[in-house]
Amino acid sequence: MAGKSGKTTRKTKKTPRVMIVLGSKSDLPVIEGMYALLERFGLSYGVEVASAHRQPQKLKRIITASEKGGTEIFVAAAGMAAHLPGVMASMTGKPVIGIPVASGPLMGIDALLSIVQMPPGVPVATVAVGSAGARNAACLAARMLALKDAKVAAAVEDYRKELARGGR
Ligand code: RP5
Repeated sequence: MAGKSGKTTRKTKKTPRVMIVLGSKSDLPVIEGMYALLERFGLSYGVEVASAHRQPQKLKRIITASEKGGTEIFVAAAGMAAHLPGVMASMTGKPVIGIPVASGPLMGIDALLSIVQMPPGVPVATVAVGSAGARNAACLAARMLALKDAKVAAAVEDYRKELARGGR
C-alpha cells in the first residue's frame, strides 16, 4: 500500500473497502489527492501497482485476494493504451472506477477513450483525466458506499456542504 509520500511501503493487514490499482508506479502522483478524501469519508483503501500488460497474473492475484477479503469498490488508474480498468472489470463483478492518466504523448486522450469505450456488459465508471478525476473517483466510491453505510453518507453530505460554502 502506498502512503502519502507515494512510496509503496505501508502494508495494510485488513483488506480495504476500496482497492486502487495503478498501471505503473509512475501513475502514483495522480492519485495523491485521493488519500485525504478517502480518509475523510472513513474509507479504508489500499494501493497496488500491477500493469494489465506487463503483470496480468499479479493483477489477477490482487483482484482474487481483494474480493476474498471483502473489497467493495475497485479503482484503476492507467495511461496510454490503459486497458487496466477494463481488464479489472472483466475479472470482478464489483464496481470499477477508471481514472485516465495523461502519461503519453497524446496527453490522456488515448487513456480516456480506451477506458470510457467499454463494450456492453462490462462497465467501467470513467472519471476525468488526471488528478481531478482521481479525486472524483474517491467521491464516487464514497457515494456508492453511502447507499448502505450511514456514516459514509454523513461524511459525503458534510463534504457537499463544505463545497457549497466555497470549499474545493
Ligand atoms: C501505462 O503506461 C501506465 O498506467 C502508465 O501510465 C503508462 C507508462 O508506464 P511506465 O512506462 O511509466 O511504467 O500502462
